[in-house]
Amino acid sequence: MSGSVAAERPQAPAFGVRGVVEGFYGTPWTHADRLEMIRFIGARGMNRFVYSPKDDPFLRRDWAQPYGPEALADLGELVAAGAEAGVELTYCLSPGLTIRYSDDADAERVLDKLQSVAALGIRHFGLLVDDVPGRLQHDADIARYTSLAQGQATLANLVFRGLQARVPGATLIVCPTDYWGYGDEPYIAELGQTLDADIALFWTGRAICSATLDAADAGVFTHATGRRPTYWDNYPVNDVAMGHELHIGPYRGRAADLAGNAEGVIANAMERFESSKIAIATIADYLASPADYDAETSWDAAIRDVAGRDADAYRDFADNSRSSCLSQLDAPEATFALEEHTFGLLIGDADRAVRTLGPLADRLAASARRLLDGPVENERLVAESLPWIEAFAVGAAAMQAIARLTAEGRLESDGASVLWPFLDDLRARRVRIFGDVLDMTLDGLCRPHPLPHPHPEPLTEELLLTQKEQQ
Ligand code: LTM
Repeated sequence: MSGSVAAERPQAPAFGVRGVVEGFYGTPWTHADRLEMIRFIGARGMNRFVYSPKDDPFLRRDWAQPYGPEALADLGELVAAGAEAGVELTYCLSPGLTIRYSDDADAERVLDKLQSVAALGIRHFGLLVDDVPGRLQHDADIARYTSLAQGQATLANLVFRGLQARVPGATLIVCPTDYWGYGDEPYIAELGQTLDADIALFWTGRAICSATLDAADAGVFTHATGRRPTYWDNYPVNDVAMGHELHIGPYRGRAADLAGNAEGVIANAMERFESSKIAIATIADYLASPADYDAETSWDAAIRDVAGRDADAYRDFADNSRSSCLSQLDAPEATFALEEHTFGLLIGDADRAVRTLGPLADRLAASARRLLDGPVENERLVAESLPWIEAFAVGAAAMQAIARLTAEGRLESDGASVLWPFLDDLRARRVRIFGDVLDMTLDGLCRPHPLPHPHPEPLTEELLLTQKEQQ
């Protein structure tokens, strides 16, 4: 990716903090991946890479364990790559599984670990206590504090003061244990009121994966905690229970006026590195200029950038793999075609039923073949998406079969026997593709008495409308 992308961006980006967090559960990215991601986001006007892979033992399970020289050298390389790309590193430690909030020696261990990486030039630090027990665990903590928020704020304030003494210009951000909600719940309000005013707070919005983020919600958080939220936005991440969805759709649902009401947005990426780039490129566009952001335009450009000469085929696939907390319509083109097919059947017009579906199914099947047979330009992108692309191929073949049976007038007689194996196969794959629409359509067509419903007269469009009005 050339530097020209950054040059075309507006001069005054709307969000102060614009970045990506490697914050997912799963196999952490490689060092080479991190270097590449820093360059990728820097070229798109982002300015922060947050280092906190959940399954890196040095950050979480064995948080006090010091780094060896190789790991420090790698981190130093990330800092240097960031300096070239205009991206600063935030180094986050997640000691909350075992730390004693009341123990000064534990605070000192946190500080030692942070200082070891500060020596590489890192100035931004995070103390993450997400996904840790929601109540105080150690007897000493229970004896000292009246609440979890009090214990955590005490530790964070101590670490912040220590950092300021040891690392000039250091900043600290805390990820709370309850990091989502309305923004004024007792825990987050107490934490905000007890934390030093210069410590920032991560927040994921109304939900762990929020469908929307807006200025009104940000205002509630700011009022309750005394600081604007820094959004840890759980998109495109697809870890744990979201593993059946591949989050390659565009960024959506973030209000244009959020910029003035939040410190910034840090997007949590997927373990699937290449695939993450598609959503991240759209997020970079939004963060650089929220008022001008157009999700579909940005998405088309992102797919072209990442998929290269296979962009058309990949887009056909991705258009049917939009399912996520952000998406209102998971597979728009297929949905419209299948809806029209059902409508055509109901009014007894087989031509109408297949006129959109047939050509679309053929096109999607050809795109699936192209991606599966290769050679493709971005092999890693396709390899990462393979379970979904294979399911996409089955779904496209199912749509072709629906169209063929309809055109041949065999849907009622042979539909169930021909289509059931497709539905069975798709369900067994346990990946989400084509949203709900293909499953629902196949399910309907596979029933013992498939469409059209028995009716004394062939249904006409007019009759259907009359029936609808009477309901
Ligand atoms: O969201 C936060 C703050 N923490 C974790 C993330 O590490 C994880 O990737 C996401 C999505 O599963 N959920 C979390 O709870």
